[in-house]
Amino acid sequence: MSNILVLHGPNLNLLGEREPSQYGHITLQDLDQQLNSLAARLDHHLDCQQSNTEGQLCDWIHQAKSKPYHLIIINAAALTHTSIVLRDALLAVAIPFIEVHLSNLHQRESFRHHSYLTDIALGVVMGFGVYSYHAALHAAHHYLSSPTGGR
Ligand code: CA2
Repeated sequence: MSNILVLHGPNLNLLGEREPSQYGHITLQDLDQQLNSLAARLDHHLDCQQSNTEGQLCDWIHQAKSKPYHLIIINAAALTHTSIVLRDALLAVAIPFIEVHLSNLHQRESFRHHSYLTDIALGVVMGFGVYSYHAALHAAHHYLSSPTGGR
């Protein structure tokens, strides 16, 4: 059993309530429940957190070292494209992480094409709506089950 932390960035608390054509109809609460059930089936402990502030996300990443969490799944939302803070925090704790996005960033505005996280992530899942998180959790399970992460 491993401990996995899911971090949702700014505005993702609005999931299912606004812009359903872009982000779908499922609420963040429902998504977290789905992920908790999947994690239990895969025999992992999962905690999910959402914040609209960069500093709070940074603090949770720092604190992840002491639980300890073995892996982080993060959708940094718009901070993906701006945050050297989150990049440095993830580098500092050196916990492997998977970057997730609901939408395919490369089908969207050019300012969304760059991520400060991609080159230091284990991998990236994007474009599958909430299933991006499910796929990331399966990938996390695969990585945690094998020392080389299947590579
Ligand atoms: O596709 C993704 O998952 C994003 O990380 C979502 C961010 C966006 O800034 C990134 O470029 C791509 C936006 C999160 C806002 O979430 C909302 C959800 C429902 C309604 C309104 C906003």
